[in-house]
Amino acid sequence: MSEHKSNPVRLSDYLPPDYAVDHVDLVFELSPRDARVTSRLTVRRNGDHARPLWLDGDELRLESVAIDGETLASERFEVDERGMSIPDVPGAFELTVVNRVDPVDNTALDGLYQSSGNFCTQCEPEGFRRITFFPDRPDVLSRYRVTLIADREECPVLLSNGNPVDQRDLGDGRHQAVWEDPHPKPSYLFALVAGKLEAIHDRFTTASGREVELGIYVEPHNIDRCDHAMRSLIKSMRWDEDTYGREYDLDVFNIVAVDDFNMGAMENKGLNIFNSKFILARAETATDADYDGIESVVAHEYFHNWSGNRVTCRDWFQLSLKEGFTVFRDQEFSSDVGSAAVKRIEEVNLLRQVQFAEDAGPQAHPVQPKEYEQINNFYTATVYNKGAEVVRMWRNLLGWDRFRAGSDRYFERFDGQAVTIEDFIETMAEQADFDTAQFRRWYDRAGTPIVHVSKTQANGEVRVTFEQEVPAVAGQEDRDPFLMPMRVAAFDGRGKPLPLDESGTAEKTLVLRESRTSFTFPVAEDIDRVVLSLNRGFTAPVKIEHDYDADDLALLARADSDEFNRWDAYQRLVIKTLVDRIRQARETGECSDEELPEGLSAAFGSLLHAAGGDSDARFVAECLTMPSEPYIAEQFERDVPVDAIHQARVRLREQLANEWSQSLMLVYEKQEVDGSYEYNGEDVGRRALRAQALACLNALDHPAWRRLAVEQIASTDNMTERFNALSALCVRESEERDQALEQFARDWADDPLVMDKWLSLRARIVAPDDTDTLAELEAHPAFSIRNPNRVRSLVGVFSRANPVAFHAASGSGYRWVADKIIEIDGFNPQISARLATVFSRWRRYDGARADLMTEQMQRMLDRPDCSTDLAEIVGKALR
Ligand code: 0A1
Ligand code: ZN
Repeated sequence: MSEHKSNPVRLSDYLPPDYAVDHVDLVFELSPRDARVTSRLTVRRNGDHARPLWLDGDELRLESVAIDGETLASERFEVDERGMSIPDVPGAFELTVVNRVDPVDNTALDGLYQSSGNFCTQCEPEGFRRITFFPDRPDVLSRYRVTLIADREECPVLLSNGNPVDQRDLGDGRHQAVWEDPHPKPSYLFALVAGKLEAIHDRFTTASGREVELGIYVEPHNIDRCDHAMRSLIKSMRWDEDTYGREYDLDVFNIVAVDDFNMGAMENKGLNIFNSKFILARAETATDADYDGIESVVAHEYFHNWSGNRVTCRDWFQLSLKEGFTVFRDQEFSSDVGSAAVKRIEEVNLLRQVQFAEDAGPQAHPVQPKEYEQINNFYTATVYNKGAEVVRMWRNLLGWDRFRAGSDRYFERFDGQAVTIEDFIETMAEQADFDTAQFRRWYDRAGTPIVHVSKTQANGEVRVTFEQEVPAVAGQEDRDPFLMPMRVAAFDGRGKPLPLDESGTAEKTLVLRESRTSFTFPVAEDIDRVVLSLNRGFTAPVKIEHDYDADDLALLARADSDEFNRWDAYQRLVIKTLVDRIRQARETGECSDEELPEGLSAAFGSLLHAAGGDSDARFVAECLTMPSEPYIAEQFERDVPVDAIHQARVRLREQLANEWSQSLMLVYEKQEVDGSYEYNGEDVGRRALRAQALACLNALDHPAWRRLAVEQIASTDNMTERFNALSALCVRESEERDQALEQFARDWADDPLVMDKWLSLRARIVAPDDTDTLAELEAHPAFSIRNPNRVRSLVGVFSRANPVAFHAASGSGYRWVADKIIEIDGFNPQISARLATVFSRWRRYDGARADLMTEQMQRMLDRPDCSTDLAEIVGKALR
C-alpha cells in the first residue's frame, strides 16, 4: 500500500505576506504549445525582515529572472516544483520574470489552456502560478496592465480584465491589445481570453450615470444563443443597485462562454468566464431548467464584483466569506424575479441532499474549514450552500434593514481589502441587539444539528419544547447548542391557524439558544388537536424531529399557510410511507404495499385539484415530485436498502398514478401552453406540472400514456417539452422509449450540450451489471472523457442518480466508476477528486458493498501517481 503523507495547510498558521506587489505588468505572446509570458512586478518588502522573496510556480518553463533590469545568475535564486525563492532582495524593486507554458498540454483546465482552439484561463484558487511566478495568495492585491499579442487570423479577439486601452496591428501577422484594470485585485481574479469568438453587445447605465458596454463572447456557431444571458446580466446589474446599492465600476463588462470548464463559471474582474452550459440558450436546445441555471449563475458571478472582488478573502479558509454571501445574494435575486416558494424548495432540496450528506460523512468540515490539503476540494456544498444559510440567518435575526445597513458598512469599511469571516461577523454584530458570540459556532462546527420538538397540552396551554442535539463529529469535542431563528405556527384539527399570543399573532420567530427551550401559547379548551408548523421557510439549516403522524402531515400538506412547509409536509408524508413500507418488509419479510394510504392519496388528489385552481403550477409540480432515491436513502443510517428503496418508490408512484390517472390526464390537458416558447413564470410552471403529470402517468404500463409522450416529442417547438416527454418515457422500459432515445441522439448529434441531456438520461436507466451499455456509452461519439460536462453527465449521473446500478451487488458499478476516476486522475485531478466523493459514505452500506467500495478506493489510492486532490478525498473516506 502506498503512503500518501498528508501535509495540510492550517488556518492557525496564517502569516501576512512577506512582500507586496503593487503593480503587475504582463505581456503574453500567445502560441498554442509555447506561450511566452513576461511579467514585471513592482515589489515592496512588507515589514522589517530579511526573508527571501517566495514566488509560487507550477509546471513553468523559466527563461530568465531580473531585478531592476539586471539578469540574475542561476546561483542567485532557487527553483523547485513548487516555486522560486530569491534571497537578498532590496526593500523595493522591479522584478522581471520570463517563462513559457504549454496551453495545449494543460488538460487540468487550470491556468492558461485551450478550449475549442481558443485560449482562456482559470486562476481561482491556485491557477495563476501555472501561468507565471507570483505570490499566488488572495491577500496580495495589485493593479494589472496586460498586453496580449497573438496571430491576427487565429485570435481576432483579445480580452483581459479591466478597460481596453489600446489595440494595434504589429505588421507581422500579429496584433496586440492592452487592458488596464484600475482596481487592485488578487491573482485569482486575473483572466485572459484570445481566439475566434463572436459577441453580442448591449449597454447599461448605472445609477450614477456610468455607461457600461456589455459583451457576451461565444464561438460563432453559438451567437444565436446569448440573448437570455444578456437579459439576465442586465437584470442582475439593476437588482444589485436596487437591493444592495451596489454599482458596477468599469467601462466594460465581458462574459466569455467556453466548452471546457471544471466548474460553473468564474467571476474574474470585468471578464467573467463561463462554462457554456450557463450561457447558451435558445428554445429549441435549452430547457426551462437551463434558463433558470443561466439566470442564477450570471447573477452569481456578477454579484461577486462586490462580494468577492471589491472585498476579497484574506486566505482560502475564508472562501465562504465570498461564496456563502454571494450564493445568498443570487438566491434572493432568483426569488425576487421568479417564484419565491419554489426557489426556497429548490435551495433546501439541494442543501438536504448534498450538504447534509456531506456533513454526515468523512468529508464533513465547517463553513470556515480549519485545514486542507487541496483547496480545490473545498468548493463544497458546505462552503457555498450552508454558508448561504448562515448569511440568511443573519438576515432573519437582524431583519432586512439592519442586515442591509451591515452589508453597506461591510463594503464601505473593507473596500479594496482582503478580509476574514470575522470581519464580516463583527460588522453584522454591530447591527445586532443580541449576543452574537454563540452564532460563531455556525462557522466553526461541522455537522447538522437536530432539533427534537415535543408538545404537551394542559390547562388551556400548549407547551412546545425544542431540544438541540449537536451531532458527534470527529475532532469536535464540545456539544454546546447553536443560536438559531425558528419560525413557527400552529393549526387546529381543521387547519385553522391558532393565535400564538393574546394579540392574535399566527406566526412567531423564536430564537433558540439553549440545549432546551420551551415556549407556550394559550389554547381554547375545546380545541383537542394542535398541529405544529415548524421551521417555516426553513429559517434554520437543521433537521427537525417531531412525531407527526400521517394525519398531521396530510393536514399540513393541505392547510399550512407557509408554502415551503406545505411542500415539506407532503414530502415527509411520502417518505414516511416509503420508509414504513421498507422497514415492515424488512422485519416481516412481507410486502405491506397493497393498500395506498388514504391520507397520502387524498393529499395527492387535492394537489391535483389545486392545480385546476389558481395555485402556482410550478409549486404544485414541486410537490408532486417524488423524493429522490438518494434522499430516501438518507433516512437509513446503515445497511441502506438500495433495491428496496427503488422498488418502493416505483411501486408507490404506480399506485398513485393508478388511483388518479383521470385527474392526471386532466391536469396534463389543462396545463398545455398556447403559442410558441417563452421563458416566463406562468409557462414554466405549466410545463413543469405537465411534465410531472406525464411522468406519473408513464409509471403505468399503458400504451396510451406512452403515445401521449411520443406525440409531445413530435409536436413541440422547444427542448423543455421534448426532454420532459423523453424523461417520462424513461420511467419504464418500452420500445417507444428506445426508439425515442435513438431518434433524439440522431437529431442532436451535433449539439454537445443537448447530448449531455441524452447521456444523463441513458446513465439513469442503465440496468445493474449492464456493463455492455456502459461500454457503448463510453465509446459513443457524444462522450469525451476529457470534457467535464460530458463526464458529469455520464459518470456523475450514473454514480449519483442510478443507485441501483452503481451499488449493484456484484460491484460492477463501483468498478466502472473507479476505472473512470483513475483514468481522469491522470489528466484532471479536480474532476477525479469530485467524482470520488460518491464513495465517501461506504460505511452506510452492508458489509459486502462496503468491502467492494473500499476495495475500489484503495485501488485509486495505491497508484504511485495518484493526485493529491484524489488522495485527500479517498484518504479521508478510508481513515
Ligand atoms: N468562484 C467561482 C467558482 C470557481 C472555483 C474554482 C474554479 O476552478 C477551479 C472555477 C470556478 C464561483 O463561485 O462561481
Ligand atoms: Zn461564487
